[in-house]
This record gives sequence, structure tokens and C-alpha cells, in this order.
Amino acid sequence: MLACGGGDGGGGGGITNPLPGPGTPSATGTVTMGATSFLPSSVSITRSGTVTWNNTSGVTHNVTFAATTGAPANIGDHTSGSNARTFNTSGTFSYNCTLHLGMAGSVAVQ
Ligand SMILES: [Cu+2]
Repeated sequence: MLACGGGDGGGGGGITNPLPGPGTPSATGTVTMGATSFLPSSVSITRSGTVTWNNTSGVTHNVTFAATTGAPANIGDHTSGSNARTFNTSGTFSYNCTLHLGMAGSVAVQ
């Protein structure tokens, strides 16, 4: 649950908002699939925006959405490469990798 605060180590994955106003969603988001986690675990995008999941881990993962309404198609098992999904419905869509317990994230669509 806890997603903010410390523990931001390595990789230069810090989020910098070029525009004033923290939490301003952008049209696109990028999530890196690590060995057992999604980084960042939550992203915010505007409606009709796109999130791309990059699997750079060499580990087989999937993206399985909890919601069946409003969420885009799940991303099946894969070991490398990038997959993008467009979100046309507002709301917060949580997802997980069914292969790794506790590997979960969410997409907030505004
Ligand atoms: Cu996984």
C-alpha cells in the first residue's frame, strides 16, 4: 500500500514534473518491470492516455487487471520487450503479475 517516501534507490527513476503542480497527470506513463516489482508501482495519466510497460528484467511477467470493465486488455506472459495499453475510462485500475505474489501496481486515469 505504502508507495511514497523514501526507499528510492538507484536507477534515476525519480519523477520530475516540468510543470507546476504535483500530481499533474500526463498523457503517457512508463512502468519498468523489475525482477519482482513494477516501478513505479502507480502512475497517473489523462483519459485516453497510454501506459507502456517495459520488461527489462529477463523474467517472465504479465499485467493482469483486476477490473474487467474499463480496463484495457491484459498483457500476457512475456520475458522481454514493451507493451502499451490505452486507457479510455477514468478511474483507478489496479493490476498485478499473477506469476509473482505481491508484484502489483495501479494506473490512475483522470
Ligand atoms: Cu511477474
